[in-house]
Amino acid sequence: YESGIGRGMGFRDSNQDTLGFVHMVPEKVKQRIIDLASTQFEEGDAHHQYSPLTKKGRERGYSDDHLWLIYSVAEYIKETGDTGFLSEKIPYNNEKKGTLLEHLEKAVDYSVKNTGPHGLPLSGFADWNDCLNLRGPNNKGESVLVAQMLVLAAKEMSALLKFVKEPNKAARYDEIAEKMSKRINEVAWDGAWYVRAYDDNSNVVGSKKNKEGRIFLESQGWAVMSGVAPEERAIKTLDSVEEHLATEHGVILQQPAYSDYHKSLGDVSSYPPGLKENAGIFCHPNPWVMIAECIAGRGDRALWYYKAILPPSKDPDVRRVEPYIYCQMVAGRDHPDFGEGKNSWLTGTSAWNFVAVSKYIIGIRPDYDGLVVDPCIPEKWEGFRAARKFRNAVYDISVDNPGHVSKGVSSVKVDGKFIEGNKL
Ligand code: IFM
Repeated sequence: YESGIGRGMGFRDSNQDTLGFVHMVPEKVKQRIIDLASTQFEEGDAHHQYSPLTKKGRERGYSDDHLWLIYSVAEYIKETGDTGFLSEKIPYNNEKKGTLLEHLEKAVDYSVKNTGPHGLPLSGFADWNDCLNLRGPNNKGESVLVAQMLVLAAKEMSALLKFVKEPNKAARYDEIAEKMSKRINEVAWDGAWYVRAYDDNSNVVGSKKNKEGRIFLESQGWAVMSGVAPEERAIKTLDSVEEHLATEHGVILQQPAYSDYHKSLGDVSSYPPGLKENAGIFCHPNPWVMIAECIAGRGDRALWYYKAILPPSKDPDVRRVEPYIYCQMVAGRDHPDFGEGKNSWLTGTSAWNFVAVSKYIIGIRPDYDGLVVDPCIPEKWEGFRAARKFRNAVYDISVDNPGHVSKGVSSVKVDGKFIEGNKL
């Protein structure tokens, strides 16, 4: 569907893809991270695409790209314990070099420095949603998603720095996360969900005040994933996703679809209603809702969302693509082909869905100092058994659920002995 190598590979997508295979080939992930970080600008932002053959980057001006590097590095170190990687010198896109830690620090600084009238990060040409193009002559478009990403990135930095015994540096990131969370809750809460952005004239996008594009998936999933949403708002926001965006074929990106082109919104409003970013069921961000549901403790819903886009669980006469591969998008309910898959293979869904199902539903996830077991499963499950290889040991994990709860670990035994907490 795309010329692939002609255009290069996405900086953001490649970082996210590592989340899905870091447990299998960590050495390859390390190399990929080095290649990606080498296309970062010294100012902290990054090239939008890079070519794996020439290792050169191209295009600039997206507001989210650089932040994805923080998650890929954090997950790599949680998986491997390779904290020495942080001091490795890696080039920027010029002749200069900095340690990997400096690359990450610059990435956060870039988003902290480049904010707009509401104190939220500028949207640039686009954020994760390539087609929400809010930048105009005033350069005032702001992204709530990037603000939420910044909060999680700052929290990841803090946890990492505490682990490598740099508490003073960590404190600065705690402060960034706290300040930005507060800001988001002040300027982006819409009563039942989080707005998506502000355009170049500071008009709100993704609000009940809008006629179309009133609610977007991304800023709901990330409100919960980043911990920005206090508990009551987290539940409300996820209930709003269920009410307005959930379908039997997956979660729609935004509703209602745009029926006309709006220059102030860009490409998102140029697609036919129900396709691509204009209210298609974009599969890549669906797992963000699953993860958020797990954080909220609602395992039945998390698994329901998982199955809604899972290729083999779909009717092949409706989905009409290979029954073993994720699609970039499934036509949304505003389109006559509702439920039909489009652009199979061309998607970042696999990695994120693997993260959602293995690290949040099954709930086995590496942390810097151990393997966390924190399942969020449907209540009726009796339990499950899983094997997880982690840092040269294989953990044979049996989960029993006699109380039929979704979440919450009451006790853990390792080799016959009870331990404190749920980290092995
Ligand atoms: O996030 C992007 C991705 O980088 C490329 N395909 C479309 C997605 C959503 O706009």
